[in-house]
Amino acid sequence: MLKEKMHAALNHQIKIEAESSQIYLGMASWAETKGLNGIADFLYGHADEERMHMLKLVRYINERGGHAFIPLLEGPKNEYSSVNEVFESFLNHEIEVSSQIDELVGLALSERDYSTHNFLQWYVAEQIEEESLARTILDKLALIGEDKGGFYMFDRDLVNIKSSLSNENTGI
Ligand code: OFO
Repeated sequence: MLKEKMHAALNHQIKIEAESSQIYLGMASWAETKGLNGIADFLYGHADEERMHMLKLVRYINERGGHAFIPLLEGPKNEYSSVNEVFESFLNHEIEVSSQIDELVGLALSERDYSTHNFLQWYVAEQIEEESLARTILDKLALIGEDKGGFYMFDRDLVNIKSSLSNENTGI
């Protein structure tokens, strides 16, 4: 059975993951309207992953005798000035999510909730991967600079970046 504090904190994390999904969906749609189809596909895929992160929490809370509340969300940002802005926001958002996950891990330890602590390790590993993915993409964009041919290839190849860096194992 989840203790009250842990229950509330995990429910709050549901909202964060759902917001992440919306944010990446907004980015994906923006990229698609700019003809950046590779970037759009990558971001649509990432929005789906965030929904899966949310769902994993929903299932866990309910399994532990709690009640996962499905949150009301504010609309995400829909306009971006550049692809760089998109991926800088992506990285900053993931850094924030990592610190939220760290807070949850700290709470699980202070509440002596070792099951939740164990459950959260998946998110800890995922955050390392996502931050590193965002940094890799920003490094590539910095290398490409104003090179249009390079950018064309970046857009085309982006979908493969994720699969080569990640070994997704959702466990749902
Ligand atoms: Fe982007 O990460 Fe969820 O947790």
